[in-house]
Amino acid sequence: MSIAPSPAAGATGTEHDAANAVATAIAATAAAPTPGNEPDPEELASREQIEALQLPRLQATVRHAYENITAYRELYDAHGVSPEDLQTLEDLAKFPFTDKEFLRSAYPFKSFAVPMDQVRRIHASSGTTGRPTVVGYTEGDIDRWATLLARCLRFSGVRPGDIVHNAYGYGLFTGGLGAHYGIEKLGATVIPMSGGQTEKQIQLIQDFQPRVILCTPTYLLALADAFRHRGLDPRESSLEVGVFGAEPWTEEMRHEIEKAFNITACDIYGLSEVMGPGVAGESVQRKDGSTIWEDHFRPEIIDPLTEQVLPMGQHGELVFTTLTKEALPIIRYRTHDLTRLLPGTDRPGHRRMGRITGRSDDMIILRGVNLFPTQIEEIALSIQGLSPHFQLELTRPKHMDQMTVHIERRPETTPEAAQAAGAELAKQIKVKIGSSCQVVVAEPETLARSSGKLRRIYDKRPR
Ligand code: DLL
Repeated sequence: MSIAPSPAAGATGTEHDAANAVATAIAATAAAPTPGNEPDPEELASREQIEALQLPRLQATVRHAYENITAYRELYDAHGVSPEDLQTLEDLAKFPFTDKEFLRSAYPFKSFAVPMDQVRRIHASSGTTGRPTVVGYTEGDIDRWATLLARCLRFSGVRPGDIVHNAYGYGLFTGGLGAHYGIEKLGATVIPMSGGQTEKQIQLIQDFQPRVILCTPTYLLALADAFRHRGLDPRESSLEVGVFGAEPWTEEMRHEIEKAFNITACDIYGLSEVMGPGVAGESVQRKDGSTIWEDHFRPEIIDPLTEQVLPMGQHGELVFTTLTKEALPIIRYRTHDLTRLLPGTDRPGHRRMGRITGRSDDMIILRGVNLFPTQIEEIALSIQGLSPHFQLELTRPKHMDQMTVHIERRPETTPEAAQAAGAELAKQIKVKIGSSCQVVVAEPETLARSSGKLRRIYDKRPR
């Protein structure tokens, strides 16, 4: 694999040669040629090899950004740092953070480090509040993205020759097209279904008999309902493997999904600004959290308040630096995702991330207690009779914040038993999280279903 950024894109000849020398050395350690369904040499590299690869790639990326993107040059000049200050991986901590606002203020294309005629694709965030965040890819970026996606899929149990039903949304969202190219790269067959049109999804799954499905975890639950509506048992479908992401989900949700469809479920993580899906993927053998592909991304965990870098194992905010991106190099980008770093297992050179507990901007502060929807999911799914379909409504009667958990009972549970389960949920939320709340048990299939990322929080408190 050749290293990017290329010298033409801003890396010095020395950085480029150094990175290529390491990449070649890693390739030389591979025991045999690697066909599409075998791990590639960088995936199997040791921690030492990965770090040796990261430094020149990082230096090239910082130089590339500094020389070709005005916003980075201004930011670094204002902080008194320059690419020469990056002599070790630890030196990265000298550089300031970037965030969504940094990218938004470069709207639409000023964050690109290459001329527009080298940009082959644009994606953008939904931009529900204000301007969308625009991201761009060169041909090389798209190829590396597809390769990493294929790596994730293989790692999660997808094989060349599989038929893959891709229900991530196509369009400006990175999920659909990102996964699409990865499926093709792996040598599997893609059904480019996109999100929504649930009836049609069921029909195509029945007719095309895919072994693999890709979608958000909550959309898979909507598909399970739709199967049952048609009198079909989702456990009897052709699906055997699912790769789910784009929204936080818990181990309890993994069990729910695996049981509902009789499949094996793995996580896939990513964000548009850093690439899209495929920044990290999960081993089907271990199911022990997503492995971050550190030949392409350098993660850090910081304390969101003090901005200090935290050691391995401590919870905080995930920060990413890209190592090979040409069109949109990203340096120390604050994701707002809360998790922790863990040592590599199946791929010892690459660290893993724990499950995302939530986003710092989705944190509910309820009378002084911080909580995330994933905590409610975890508790609710441990109580018999309650379904994974719930919404959190926040109100402020009499100047006091109040949270109401609306949650559907399972169809096979009687309304009386579900009431008791609801009371148990309120009790356990009080004990485990420390918040009093109301629980309203709803009838099956009365709460909104997702066709992609599900909205869990309805905040009706006056501003
Ligand atoms: O959601 C990319 C993606 C598509 C990932 C398909 C996986 C599968 P964005 O729309 O930019 O990109 O949203 C990124 O989604 O910062 C997290 O908050 C959340 N997220 C993504 N994957 C996971 C995951 C795509 N596996 C934001 N677990 C991220 C928890 C996730 N949260």
